[in-house]
Amino acid sequence: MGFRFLTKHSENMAITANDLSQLSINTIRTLAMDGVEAAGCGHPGTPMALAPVTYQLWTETLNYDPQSPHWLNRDRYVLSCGHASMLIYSMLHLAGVRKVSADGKITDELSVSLDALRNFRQFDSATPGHPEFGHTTGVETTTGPLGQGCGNSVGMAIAGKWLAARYNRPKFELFDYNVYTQCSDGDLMEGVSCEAASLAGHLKLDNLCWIYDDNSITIEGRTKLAFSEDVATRFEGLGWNVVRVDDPNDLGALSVAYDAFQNCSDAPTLIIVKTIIGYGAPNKADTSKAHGEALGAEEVKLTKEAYGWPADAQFLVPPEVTEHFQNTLGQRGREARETWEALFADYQKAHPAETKELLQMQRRELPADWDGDLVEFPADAKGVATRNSGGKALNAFAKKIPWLLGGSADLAPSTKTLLEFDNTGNFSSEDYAGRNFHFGIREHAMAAAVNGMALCGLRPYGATFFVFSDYLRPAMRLSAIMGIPSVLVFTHDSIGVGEDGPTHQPVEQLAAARAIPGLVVIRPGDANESVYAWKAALENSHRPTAIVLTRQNLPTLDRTKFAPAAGLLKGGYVVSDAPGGIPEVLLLATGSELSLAVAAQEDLAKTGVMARVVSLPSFELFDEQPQAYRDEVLPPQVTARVAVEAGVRQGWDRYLSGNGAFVGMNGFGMSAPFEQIYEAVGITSANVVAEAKRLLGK
Ligand SMILES: Cc1ncc(C[n+]2csc(CCOP(=O)(O)OP(=O)(O)O)c2C)c(N)n1
Ligand SMILES: [Mg+2]
Repeated sequence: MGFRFLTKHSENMAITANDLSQLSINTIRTLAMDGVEAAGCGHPGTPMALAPVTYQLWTETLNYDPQSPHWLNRDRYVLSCGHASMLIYSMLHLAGVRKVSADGKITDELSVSLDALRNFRQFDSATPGHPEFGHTTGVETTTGPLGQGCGNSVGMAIAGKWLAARYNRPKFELFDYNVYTQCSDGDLMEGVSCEAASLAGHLKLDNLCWIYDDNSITIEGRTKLAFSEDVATRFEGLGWNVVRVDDPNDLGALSVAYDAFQNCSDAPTLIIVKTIIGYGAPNKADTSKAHGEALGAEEVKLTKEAYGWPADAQFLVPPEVTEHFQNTLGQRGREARETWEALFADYQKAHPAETKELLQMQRRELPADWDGDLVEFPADAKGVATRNSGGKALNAFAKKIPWLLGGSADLAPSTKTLLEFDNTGNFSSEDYAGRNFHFGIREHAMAAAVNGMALCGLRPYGATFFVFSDYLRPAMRLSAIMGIPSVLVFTHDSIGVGEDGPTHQPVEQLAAARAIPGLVVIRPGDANESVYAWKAALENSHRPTAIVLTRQNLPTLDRTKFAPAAGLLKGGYVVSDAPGGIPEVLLLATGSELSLAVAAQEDLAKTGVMARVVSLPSFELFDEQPQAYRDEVLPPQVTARVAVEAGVRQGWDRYLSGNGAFVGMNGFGMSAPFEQIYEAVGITSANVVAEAKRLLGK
């Protein structure tokens, strides 16, 4: 019994390998059609066309054990064109990938069950509209915003090279995984993928393979409407190995292409596969119908007939197909993983210290004593810029955390993010063990790559000027959606930038960063707070952090007089209470404006006004504190409140009790020495004093 009707053979004839391939490919195709049809939305055409390309990759090439989806040396598969999500869901189902529970245990359940496929895009299913990391086991990164998966894959390939360089030993080739990314026209039109490809080519990441679905169509129609470049020539120029496959249904040609990738040892590979969207759909192929819409019942029937598929069957998975996946991908992956585990067991004996690091890293833990003796800065009225103190803190932590690593988008001398102790080195094609990264002037690719690195267990950071956070915002947003510990270091955080003027002076960026749910934004108020900012960031093992630092010097508060900087860990704390103990007015400040609030407090005291200074470096950390603590810091009965921050007001009102004042920015800055700009826009301690008195009617 079974699926005789699916083959052209007589009953007695065994199903041949070719038949099995075709059967599997058509299973992927029909699952995609049925999933989209059931949901009433989604993109069936791309999975239909890419079915053989993906089938060949998974069954013949991918080094992945469906029984152990988190195996450290697994090949990474990224579907950058996340709109084709039914493709990855069908693959995860057919491959029998196991679900891993939230606490990291491999369960007996499938990551994507047949029911989950039937519930494509439905509430709480394992098959959301676009693939989501952490939601569906086997989805290595969240994709959907075109280009991001490409950027992430570069970070994953970087991580592979770094892990190999640091942990492989003679006779112990622990890390040699490859990263495969399927991408579409849209992925390659986006700037971020080109930045990332440029970086990958420069770094000669020969463990990276992008498979481009060259179907000459996007949502509005033929690509010739907007895209006429020669992609192959572009990628050759970027230093890639470019391979072409003219017919996606030619499994032999695909196999040759994947071999060409594996045999290339000095460049990433782009495989350009010429395809026709909605392959096999007789009426709707090559039309926009196969794009963002279901095909419609009639067309689905006709297409199934064209595939030699029972026209009325839905979500049909012939048992031969799952068996076939087990016998190919499954068996190869299991053997490779078991061989690797035996190797790792020996490695453990030969290299216990390295093993410990690897295990800690993968559990997203930090080495014991990572926060032992923290850097301390003595009181200093002239002070130090938080970019400088932040850089010192970073270096101190990085000495203790070998997998804390990163770099800047060509601004390290300004962002102060260089690791300067022994044996840090520059990460380059000559030295993949380096910990200082030169991402080039590619903020977006930097943040996307940082996400990919974090997804492989590293603790990466990327740095640039705060105003250019806008250039990398989509990747920052995805780090928050995924709940991964990417750290972004943003310096030159306000009009304090001075002479570079309004183009370089962030105004709305604090509000914009705080608007991203799950992103912890920290703007420390002096040198010692910047140490705790890094500590908080490193403690955020399952969410991203943006550390926002000044270019200009800030006074280092005398912590024998003021409350300890460790208060930063609670997001907000009383730095200096009203002299008499009971405040009439609260002065709230972050970053460089903390010292203005402190000065205002002194001036107010001289006229008998009792003010409390609250440092509020992180709204997110503060909002997480118990109500009792927040009420202790911001007593509800004290409604006279003045907030001071060199940014826009948006976001502050929840701390101002409806009766507060805000001293900050109303427009863009200007080019001048920063002290003059502060005066000109009125962000001064005198204005804080004036506002406090106005609120108190004094
Ligand atoms: C950054 C971004 N912009 C726009 C979209 C909306 N969108 C989804 S698919 C798509 C284009 C589809 O064309 P292509 O990338 O060639 O994929 P294909 O339809 O050929 O699979 C667009 C514009 C998106 N997902 N991400
Ligand atoms: Mg396309």
